Amino acid sequence: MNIKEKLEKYLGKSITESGNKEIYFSLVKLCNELSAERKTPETKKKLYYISAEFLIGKLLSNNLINLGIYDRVKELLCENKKSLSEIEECEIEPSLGNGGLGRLAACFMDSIATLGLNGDGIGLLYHLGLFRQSFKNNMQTETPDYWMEEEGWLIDTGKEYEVDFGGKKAISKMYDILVPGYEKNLSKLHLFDIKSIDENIITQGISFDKTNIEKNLTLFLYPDDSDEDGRMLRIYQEYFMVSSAAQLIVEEAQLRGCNLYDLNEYAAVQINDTHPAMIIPELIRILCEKGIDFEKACETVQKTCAYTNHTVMAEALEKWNGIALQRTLPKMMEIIEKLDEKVRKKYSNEDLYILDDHKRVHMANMAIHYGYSINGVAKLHTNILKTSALNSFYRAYPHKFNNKTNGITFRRWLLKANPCLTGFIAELLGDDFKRDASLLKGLEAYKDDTSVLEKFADIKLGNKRMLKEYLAKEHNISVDENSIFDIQIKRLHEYKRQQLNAIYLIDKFLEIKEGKLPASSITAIFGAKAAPSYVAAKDIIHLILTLSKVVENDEEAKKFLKIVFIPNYNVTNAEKLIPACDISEQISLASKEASGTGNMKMMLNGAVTLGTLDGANVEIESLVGKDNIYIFGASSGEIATKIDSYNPKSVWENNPRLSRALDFITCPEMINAGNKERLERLKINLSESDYFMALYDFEDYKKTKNKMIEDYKDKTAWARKMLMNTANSGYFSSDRTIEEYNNDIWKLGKI
Ligand code: 26Q
Repeated sequence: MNIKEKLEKYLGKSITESGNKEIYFSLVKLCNELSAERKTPETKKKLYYISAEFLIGKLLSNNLINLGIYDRVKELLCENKKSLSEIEECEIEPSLGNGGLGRLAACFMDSIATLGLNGDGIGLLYHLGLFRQSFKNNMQTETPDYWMEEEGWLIDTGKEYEVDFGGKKAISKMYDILVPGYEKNLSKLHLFDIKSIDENIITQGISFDKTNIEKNLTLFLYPDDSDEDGRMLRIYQEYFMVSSAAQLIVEEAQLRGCNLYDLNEYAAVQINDTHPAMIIPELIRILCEKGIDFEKACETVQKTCAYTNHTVMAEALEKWNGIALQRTLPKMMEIIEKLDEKVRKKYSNEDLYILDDHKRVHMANMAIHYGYSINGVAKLHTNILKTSALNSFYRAYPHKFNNKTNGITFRRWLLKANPCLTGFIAELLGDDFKRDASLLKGLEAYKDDTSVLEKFADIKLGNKRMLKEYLAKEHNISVDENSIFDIQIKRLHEYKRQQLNAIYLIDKFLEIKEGKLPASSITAIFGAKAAPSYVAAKDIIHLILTLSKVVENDEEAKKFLKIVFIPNYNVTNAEKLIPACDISEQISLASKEASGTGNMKMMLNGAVTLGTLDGANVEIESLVGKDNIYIFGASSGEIATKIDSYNPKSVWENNPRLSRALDFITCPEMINAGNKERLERLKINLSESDYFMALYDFEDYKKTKNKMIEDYKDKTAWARKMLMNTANSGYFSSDRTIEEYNNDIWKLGKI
């Protein structure tokens, strides 16, 4: 049967007679059928990538590309007067992650499948993903995000496990999402759901009865900063995930002939941040239950588990209340206490203990002692872990520490998101770069070829026009494609410093009003969700939305400056924003952003980075060279020495322009357009605390960004920078990252 016949069989009628949604469901079936025909080579050892988040995004186009039928399906639909992009609109994005960490897990699944590694992902099946964001009165509102549909990508495997919460038993059901690799191979994403789930307990908006664990366990994904109330539920979620995972891993290993003493020869478990770290005590528990003695179980599990760290910020490292853990998961606590005792016998340094004086369990500490590898996610980040954040651990276990600089899948972030650029690169270099991203380097040979540079600029302009149309159609926002598109898209966090960008825009607005016009007109675009309980983050959103209204109401200034905050930033709109980006804003306080991955996506699509020497920006700089990136601000070393004694007042007192911009936050015009309380609170936060030193870096940021906007006028020189960024981005393919994980950590080996 050919594709047309298959689709019409599923549809029960012709394509022309069918609606877009029906065609979408039939394409899902087609993808799943073709994926299921694939096999991945078996090896003795199997990888399990375990993560509380997999931010997979829409799957249709990506799967059609990986299955090699995208063009054929597109043509077939066209012949039948249907449009693939309209059909794609029917798919609801599963937002099963908060941001970078979740999206990284999704990119890794694509690479694990593509490289034909014997590995699966394990996570939770949240019935509602991260909240949907909209704006009212210049403020964020949160509504539920229902994404599951009767006939979607999920496959009910029929597999069930029992999870024991201190005597209370729950049943977990395993669902699969098939992950076809590019051109060949297949991996699976196993998502666990509690059988007794009840969506009806959601009362209003995103609130629900948080005490009814049986009914709510897999209802929601937690935002990355959550209230006390939700903390217990988060522990339940984590244990439910790791207990189901551990049972699956042990079962599969035994089926392949493992006697459990040698589990580490049959399984490698990569723990994505500390969220799944309880898999360590859970595996130990299961091995003991199967008759292995405690010491031996610890030794085996220690050789099986590896941990990835994604943050150096102490407040973001998980610490669970041991008393609460004792009450809810007594068996886990009993094992954790024994693990801590072993540590105390061996080390006198209290930094290394798992349990602290307040009986809090430090999950990262447990993962480092009882895992065989700990890795950071960019060179600078790993160095900071070694030399400061986890220095005591580095001294105890230098051999465990290693770096794995993050990566992104080029299938989604180039082939899918930017078909025009992909097509042009294929004309210049042939198709091999689609399999081997390092071949993009071949573009450098064209860096002085004006016709190639013109084409690069044309493609960018085309992508900007597409974004313009989308903004007009979906959000009734008009932008000028000839202005410079300056984009900051990422979760809202004070350390990421959207507030620094906002202060710059205030200053620019005031300059324009004084008659000092920018070298090019500017469209500043933001996309960011704030955790519902994160007040300062919500105040920053409010500032930017209010400012955008004030600028819009100014007939003179609006010709040169436009501020856009797109609601509900997610994978789907990232795919539209990234190919249209000129300036990629990566302006975190140096040392705070572990890696960043949006920076890599924008670089790949020919945007020029405006950034601090933080996270993977450091590696971007050494790849593209100083002419093709704009670096500003204090270094991580300087920040380390200054942050404790930092006083923002001393900065704005000596900078009249900065102090004028800060005053503007609470000027009558702003208060009139916005909310007095929020604006005043934010102004105090910035001028008196400024925890992430935005004011400290302001002057250099302003100077560097202005230079960039000036340089943008030279179209040829700018197009060369674009080309150099794309040409040197091959290193950031997640295929390279996953190969390194396999060579250095998992060592899956041959059959
Ligand atoms: C923790 C406890 C309770 C509830 C939620 C959480 C939670 C959830 C998500 C804590 C953190 C996260 C997400 C973190 C994250 O996305 N980190 C980012 O990881 C990327 C991939 O390595 C890096 O590129 C980013 O620099 C890093 O910020």
